[in-house]
Amino acid sequence: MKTSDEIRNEFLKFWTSSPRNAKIIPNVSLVPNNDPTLLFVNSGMFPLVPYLAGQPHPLGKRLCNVQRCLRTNDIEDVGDYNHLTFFEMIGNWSLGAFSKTEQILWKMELYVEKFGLDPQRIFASVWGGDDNIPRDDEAIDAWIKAFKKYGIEAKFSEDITNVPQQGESSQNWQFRIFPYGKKDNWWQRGPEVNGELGGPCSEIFYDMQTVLNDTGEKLHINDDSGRYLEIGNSVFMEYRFEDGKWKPMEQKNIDYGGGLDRIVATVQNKRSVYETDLFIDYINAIENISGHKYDHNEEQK
Ligand code: ALA
Repeated sequence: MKTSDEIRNEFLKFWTSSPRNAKIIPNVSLVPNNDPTLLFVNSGMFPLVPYLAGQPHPLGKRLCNVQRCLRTNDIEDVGDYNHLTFFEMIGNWSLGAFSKTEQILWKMELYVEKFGLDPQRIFASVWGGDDNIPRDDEAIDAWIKAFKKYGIEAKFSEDITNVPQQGESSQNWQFRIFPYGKKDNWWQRGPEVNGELGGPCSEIFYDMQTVLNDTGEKLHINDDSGRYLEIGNSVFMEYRFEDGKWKPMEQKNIDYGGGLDRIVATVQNKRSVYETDLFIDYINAIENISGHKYDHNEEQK
């Protein structure tokens, strides 16, 4: 079983090797330097804002790193199996250097061939379009190609509930690519003020095979059932907010981030991020000191 250290290193090796040739940028302080718009660094792209906006980066146009992040926008979810306030984000960036098709194909290669995930359990979301910005057909085509490489004839479905439901398996499932709107498939770092950067995104999900919260509703990959876990997000950061509107930028960037804890959980085949080697030694030590079992009382979670 791969350890979290091996997964971190595998990620950096993949991005720094040919044909990607990315350079590693350093981890920055969790408390932002000279930026009054954020209290804490909430994503790996944080120190890259000027470069995503067009300023040349001293290390070039292809970058990657592992950045510590603190995020409170989903704080109500903390305490479940996979939401943390503090986590490490693996990230890669293209400052106008390569296409979203390349990004999606490389992402699939990384998850399947380096992390060892089962392509039959992978699903994807794409930007479904709004009045201002059209549906992301390039991302749909790229995902179809990415699945095909692993022998899967994936199809796009407008109906987001066309996913395996309770008791159904994702093996040989056809519909794997689904459209979502602003809430799920648009990403921006902070509030809509002049100069803010953002763009449509495409997330990758893994079928965890069991439902944790049965609401009785039909399942879809972005719901709260716990069956499908989001394990990475490629943002196509191509827009800047100016005068009340998102306007296309000349430089077409890519900003990918994936929660290391969640990726480790999928690779180590654990239902909860707390059962991975990122946490389990601490939990075992607390069990020994306190004399209580970690999962002795589900109700108190
Ligand atoms: N910056 C993007 C995110 O945090 C990748 O999801």
